[in-house]
Amino acid sequence: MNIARKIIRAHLVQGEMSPGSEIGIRMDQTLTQDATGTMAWLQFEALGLSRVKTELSVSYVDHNTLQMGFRNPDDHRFLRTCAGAFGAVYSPPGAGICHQLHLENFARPGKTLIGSDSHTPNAGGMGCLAIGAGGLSVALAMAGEPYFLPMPRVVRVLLHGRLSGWAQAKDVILHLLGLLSTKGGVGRIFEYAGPGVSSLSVPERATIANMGAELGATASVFPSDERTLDFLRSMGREDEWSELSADENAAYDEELEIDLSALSPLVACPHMPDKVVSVAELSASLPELHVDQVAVGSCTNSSYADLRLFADILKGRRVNSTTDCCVSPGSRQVLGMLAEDGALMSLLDSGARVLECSCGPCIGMGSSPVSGGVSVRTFNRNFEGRSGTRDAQVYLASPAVAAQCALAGRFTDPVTWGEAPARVPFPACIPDSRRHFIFPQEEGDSRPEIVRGPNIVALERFSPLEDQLEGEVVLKVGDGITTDHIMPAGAEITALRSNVPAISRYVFSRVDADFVRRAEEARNKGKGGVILAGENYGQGSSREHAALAPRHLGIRVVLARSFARIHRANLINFGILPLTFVAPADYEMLHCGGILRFSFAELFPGGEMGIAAADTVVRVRNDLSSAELETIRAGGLLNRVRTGGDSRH
Ligand code: MIC
Ligand code: SF4
Repeated sequence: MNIARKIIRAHLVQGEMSPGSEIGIRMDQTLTQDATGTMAWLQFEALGLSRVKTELSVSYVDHNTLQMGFRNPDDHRFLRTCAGAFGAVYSPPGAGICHQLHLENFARPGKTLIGSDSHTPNAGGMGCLAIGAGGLSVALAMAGEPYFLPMPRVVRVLLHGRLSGWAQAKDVILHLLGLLSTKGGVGRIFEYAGPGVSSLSVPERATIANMGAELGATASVFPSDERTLDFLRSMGREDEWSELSADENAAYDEELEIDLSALSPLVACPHMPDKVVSVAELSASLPELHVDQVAVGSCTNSSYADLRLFADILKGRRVNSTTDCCVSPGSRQVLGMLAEDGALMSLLDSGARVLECSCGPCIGMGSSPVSGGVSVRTFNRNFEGRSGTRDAQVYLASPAVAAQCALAGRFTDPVTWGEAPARVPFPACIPDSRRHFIFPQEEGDSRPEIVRGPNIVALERFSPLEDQLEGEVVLKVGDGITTDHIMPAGAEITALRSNVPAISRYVFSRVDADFVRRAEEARNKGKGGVILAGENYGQGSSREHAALAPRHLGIRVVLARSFARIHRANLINFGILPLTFVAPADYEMLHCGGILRFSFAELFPGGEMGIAAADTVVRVRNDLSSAELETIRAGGLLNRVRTGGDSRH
C-alpha cells in the first residue's frame, strides 16, 4: 500500500478506496483562517454543537490584519471569542501564516487535516493527508462529520538525485506545473517517493506540497522519515514523530519521475502558475524587462531557510534603487530566528522592507505593484489583478531568483550569479512561539461569550430547488476563471467576508462591472441566474464567498466546460447546480441575456438532461452523487443537515 491509501484506510468511515467512488474520511485536525473563518464559525454555530469534536482545531488570523476601520478587528474578536467558546486554539494576528504555523506547531505524520484554505496541503510536507475545502465542509468536520470526496488517484512522483546550484524546492513544483498544467492534478494525490526525498527538509517538502494546490490536486504527501524527525526535534516536538512510508512494491495509479539534479531556476510568467519557463530563457528573451517589485514570503516560501537564503544573498549589498522589495516572514518564530542570527539586519541594510508575519501582499493586502509594473514574487498565484494592481505582471519564482532580481532590477542568467550560498541548518536554539497561541479552556469550564460587531451578519436561508426554473444567462466567461475573478480579495473587499449582502456587491466586479445589476434584475423578475463558463471554472482559492455571494444574487446554475474541485463542492454546498455540456461546442450557441428552461424533475445523479434555449435544446450533464443532488434539492448543505440529512457533500 502507498502512504496516501494507508492514511485514508486508517480514517475511512464510508465507501471503498477505488478511484472515483465516494469515500468518507474522519478528520483529526482542522484549520480555519480569518477570511474564510468567520463564515465557517457562523456555520459551526448554526449546527448547534457546544464544542468542536476534532482532536485539534485551530483558528488562525493571518489574511487580513490591516484593521482599516472596525470591521476587520471586529472579525478578529469574533474569531477569538468563538475559539474560546467552542474549544479551538486561537492564533492572533501577527503570529504568522496559518500553513507555516501549522507545520511548525501542530501538523503530525499520519494525521488527516482539513482546512478552509486551498493551501492546507502544505502540511503534506510532514506526512499529513491535508486537504483544502470550503468553510462549510470544515465546519462539518469540526462537528465530527466525515469529509466526503471521490477517492483520488494516487500518483507516485519518484525523485532522483538532489537539488544543486541555484535550484530550489520551488523549482520542483514549478517544473511539475509546467509539465502538467493547473488542471493536471485534479482528482489526484501526489505522493513523493524515491531516493531524492531524503535530500529535502520538511519546509522544502512543504513548499512542494503547498503548490500542489496549483495543480488542482486534492493533496500532496511526503513520507515521514529521519528528516521529519529532525524538523520535529528542532520544534521541540520529537515525541509527535512516527515513521510513515509506502510498502515495498506499493501500487500507484500513475507515476512520474523527476531528476532533482537536472533542475535549474524556473519562473511562472503572467498570469498563470503553469506558464513556466527557465530563468535563463526569460533573461535572454526579455533582457530589458525592469523588475519594479520583489515580494518574498507567503505560505509557499516564508520558512527560516527561505528567508535566510534571501538575506544571505542580499548581505552587504543594496537592493536596486528602483525596485521595491518587501519580505513577509511566515511566523514570529521565523522572524525571531532571523533576528537572532543577524539575517534581519542584512535584510534591513539592503533596503528590503520587512512586513508583518502574515499573508500580506499575496492576497493584495497592501504592497501592490505600480501601474503596469512587473512584480517577482515567491508566492503561489499570479492571477490577473490578484496583486491589487489590475495591469501588473506577476512572475512566480524561488527566493534565490527573487534575490537576484532584487539586486539587478531585472532577470539575469543564473550562470552569472556565481556560486550558490550553502544551505543553512536550523539554528540550535529556536525561539518559543507557542505561548502566543490562546489555548481553549477545558470542557465544562464556563463558556466565554461570543462577541459580534455590526459587520457580522447572520446566515441567510436559501430556498430549495424548484421543479421548473426559468433561467437567464447573466454572464458568459471563458476558460480559467479563478475565484479571484469571481470574488476578488484585497483589503476593502476581504473586510466584508462576514457580511454576505455587502460583499456580494463585488462579485465579478473586476470582470464585468454590470454583472451585479443584471443578476439582481433577473432575480427580481423571478428568474434564476445562470453563468456560462469555459474550462476549470473556479480554480484557485477555497473561498466559499465565490459561491455564496453569487447565490445571494440569485445564481442557481453554472454551466461550464469543467470545474475546479473545491469550487465545485462550494457551489453544491450553497445549492448552485454545476452542469457541463454534453457537446462542448454548445457553449458557443448560448449568450448572455438568453433564456433557458430547466425541468429539474428530470435531474438524476450522473445523468443527462435537455434544457430548452430559444430555438434549440442543449444537452447537459451532471456528475453529482445522489447525496450532492439531495443537497442541491434542499437548497444547500446547511439546510440538508438541519433537516436531518447526513453531511455528505
Ligand atoms: C488564497 O490564497 O487565495 C487564499 C486567500 O488563501 C484563499 C482563501 C481565501 O480566499 O480566504 C485560499 O487559497 O483558499
Ligand atoms: Fe495566505 Fe497567500 Fe498562502 Fe493564501 S496563498 S494562505 S493568501 S499566503
